[in-house]
Amino acid sequence: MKPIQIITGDITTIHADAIVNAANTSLLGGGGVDGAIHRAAGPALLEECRTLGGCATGQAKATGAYRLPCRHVIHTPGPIWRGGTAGEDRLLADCYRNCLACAASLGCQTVAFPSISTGAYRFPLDRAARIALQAIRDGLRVYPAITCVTIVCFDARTCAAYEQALAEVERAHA
Ligand code: AR6
Repeated sequence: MKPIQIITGDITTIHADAIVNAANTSLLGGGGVDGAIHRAAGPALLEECRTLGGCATGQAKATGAYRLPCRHVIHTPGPIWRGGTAGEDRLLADCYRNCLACAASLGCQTVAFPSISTGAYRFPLDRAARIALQAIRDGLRVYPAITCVTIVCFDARTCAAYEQALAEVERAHA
């Protein structure tokens, strides 16, 4: 199995040790992938999230997975795109790095990410994909216990952007 996989699908169906939620700083749910994860996990997820006191952009906090088929949910608020001069690139890389650190501390071997910040938060897709792949590649080196990271793209356009970015990152380090 390749250490980084890109698939099209619904992250709520993935049997990874941890899935990542593209949350907001309240951690109290929302639309997009956040809404889908809360619906599939059931109301106990929101109850646990209420105890966490929110989460800063770029940071990560873990909960149980309840009715989801994974073991943990790692919640990370991505940056809202404000034109690129508000530290968005660094904050997006922080999301991936901190989620992998959190997953490693939980003993996870397999982690699934959605495309953080490229929906409601409007981060440009190609730019986000390059940042994600670079941060994941770096994280896999730092945390060798994590054997596989899957990016679960909801649509073909997103999938194509991540495949292209993976090829670029692999070429840059060949
Ligand atoms: N599985 C995988 N990816 C999904 C799914 C799913 N079930 N559903 C949507 N996506 P978004 P953001 C994709 O908006 O931009 C929420 O309200 C979606 O097509 O979910 O980080 C939060 O509470 C897109 O490619 O997250 C925050 O307020 C990607 O997931 C805000 O939105 C991210 O889109 C976060 O915005």
